Amino acid sequence: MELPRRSCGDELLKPGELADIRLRLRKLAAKNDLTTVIACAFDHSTRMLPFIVADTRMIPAGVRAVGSSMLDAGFAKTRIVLQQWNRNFRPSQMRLDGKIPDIFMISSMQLHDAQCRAMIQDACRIDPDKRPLIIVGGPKVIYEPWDVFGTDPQNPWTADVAVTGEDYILLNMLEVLLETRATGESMRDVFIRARDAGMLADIPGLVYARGTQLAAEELIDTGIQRLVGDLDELPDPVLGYSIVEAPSKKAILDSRAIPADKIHHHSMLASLVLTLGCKFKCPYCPIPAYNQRQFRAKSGERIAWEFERLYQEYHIKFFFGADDNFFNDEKRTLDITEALARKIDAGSRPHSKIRWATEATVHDVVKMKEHLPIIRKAGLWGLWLGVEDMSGALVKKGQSADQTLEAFKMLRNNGILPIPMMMHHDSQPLYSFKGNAGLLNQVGMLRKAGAIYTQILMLTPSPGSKLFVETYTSGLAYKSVDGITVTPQIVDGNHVVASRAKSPWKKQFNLLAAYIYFYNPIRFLISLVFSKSNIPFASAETRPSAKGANAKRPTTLSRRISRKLRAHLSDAAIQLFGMWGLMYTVRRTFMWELHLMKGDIERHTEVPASKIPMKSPDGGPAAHALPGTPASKNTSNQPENDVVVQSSCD
Ligand code: B12
Ligand code: SF4
Repeated sequence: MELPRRSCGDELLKPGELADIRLRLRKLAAKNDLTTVIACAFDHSTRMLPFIVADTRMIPAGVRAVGSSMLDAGFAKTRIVLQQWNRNFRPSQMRLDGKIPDIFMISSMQLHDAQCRAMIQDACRIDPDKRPLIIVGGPKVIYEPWDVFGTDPQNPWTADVAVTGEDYILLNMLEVLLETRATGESMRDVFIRARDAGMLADIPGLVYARGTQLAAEELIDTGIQRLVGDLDELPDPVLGYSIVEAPSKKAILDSRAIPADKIHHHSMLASLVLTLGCKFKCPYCPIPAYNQRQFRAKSGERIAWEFERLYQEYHIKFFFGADDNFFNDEKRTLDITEALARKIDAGSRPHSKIRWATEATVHDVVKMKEHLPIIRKAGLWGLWLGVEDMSGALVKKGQSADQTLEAFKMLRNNGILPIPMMMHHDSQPLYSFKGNAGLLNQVGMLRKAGAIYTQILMLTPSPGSKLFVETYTSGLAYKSVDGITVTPQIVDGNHVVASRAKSPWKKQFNLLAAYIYFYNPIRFLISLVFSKSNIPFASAETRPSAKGANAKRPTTLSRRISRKLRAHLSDAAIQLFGMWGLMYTVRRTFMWELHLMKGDIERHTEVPASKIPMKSPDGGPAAHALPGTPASKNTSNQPENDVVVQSSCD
């Protein structure tokens, strides 16, 4: 079941509204000396192909966005802590500026849920009168906010509020709280007072509990958020990087954040929001509904400015666009890439040096073929493509074998590396003797067509997608295997956790076999001679053109040779990297393979809905509730969601 959509025409914040909130909050911040900590939940047992390295060497954009917003609003005493780098961090021991923070925030994906809960539980060990206000946000609570509220009075722990959308909702809430805060009052006390007086009910995008302080008895869901329409209104992303805690083994926080000139040692890649939204409607994907079918983008000039700022402040050269489908709309793609290309033509050093990658669909690549030269000029170096299953047996979105191979050829001819994202599923065989339906057939074709890296995941239930509820109610999703409960950290696409296959261990084996087929010593040796990474512009000079300030130095022969070698050997280096990542993958998934092989499978019959009753502030159905959620008195949580999804705007 997808997230409901707001009524037609009311999906976006009014132009200028976010800028106004930021201004108003700055005035309040000046009178409130708050300290705040934002933690990113991360479970290290989830580290494996194809995300290994990107998962820890790229400071996530979510916590950075929250940090940037807090700094921009005037809350300078803010720190970002990543469990990726600070495994031993204990919220109960954190001090910032010598005191327990006023607000403790957590950002979590679904698969890091256990770490998220553990941090909330640990924060709840702080004396109740000193305990910070606990706020949770990010992709986990966007779809399943109830999981951060405790229900057992014997084991009291709970977040105070879940933000089920973008970070400006937090600013909205802080404004309400600070306007009513008495001198010296704790943020948690003011939150409880405001909540109980109904002052938060008009802020869409919050879920909070009612009940005793020890356990949630009922959840109030203020509804589906409005989205920030003009992404140029977002705060400067440079701010978030200035408050990141350095990697450490300590439970406590350091007295200062990572200095600016050291950031790129820890985070060699920067993810950046460029555009949001996708016009396709793949039934296993929550993205179009989350975006309420809106397509949003930053302007080209703004993106050029952000790249430049991040390069100059932190020496970051490699970027990953947090796009759902960068080529979704031709006009906006050209606005962005032409603006970047103009900077390069003008000899701007940062823009000439940077390289970036992002995601798009095969269909849109083919549509954009005549523009690929300018897109490459803008610095686009790699494109992750949703190839899924080229036979179209899973989903049809213009990614037939012919289209995919055509898109690969066009991209490579224009100097852009295509990276296929494949989705294995029950009806796909490992190998087919006729046609190209088999997983290995497709992996082989894509490699031949020039893929130097790949992503192969198993189709897995994704909260907020059209198929989500049915996957559980139909018994496709596993509850336990061989007595081992399926917990969120293995609902990652790397483990088979939903399948009708008679021998699901074979599906698990197929994933490994496909990776081994792609990354192996023989291919490594071949790639040393016949490199797939040596494409046009791969060894091109990145120093600015003659107009650039630092362009005087001529390109020496040794520099030319080193660039050519790098372009040629990248393929072999990625093969080595893939084999190394494969060791992690085998180690993490092998036991699961054995459990699938020998044990009984218990299947879900119900979707994992909230056990806590939910309702809207006026007593109506809760927008985020799944079927089966207990309704509060006089409330039915069942029908309305589907009605709203079919809005007349669709
Ligand atoms: C980049 C990315 C990655 C990178 C992350 C690298 C990194 N360290 O940043 C990599 C490639 C490693 C990755 C891997 C995976 N990813 Co990923 N990824 C994305 C992607 C495309 C962009 C994330 C991003 O930067 N967004 C931009 C930021 C600004 O948005 P945001 O994080 O949502 O934060 C906003 C709000 O949520 C909110 N917010 C966030 N935190 C908080 C906290 C508080 C207190 C508050 C108030 C607000 C708040 O404010 C922010 C600004 O508005 C998203 C899709 C998307 N477009 O968001 C998927 C996404 C996050 N990934 C997803 C998944 C499932 C995965 C994988 C499991 C693989 C898979 N099966 O698809 C793996 C997990 C790997 C691991 N071990 O962690 C899902 C998560 C679903 C869920 N319910 O948790 C997403 C949402 C895609 C989807 N299916 O919808 N991913
Ligand atoms: S094309 Fe990608 S982002 Fe768009 S709906 Fe399909 S899976 Fe989701």
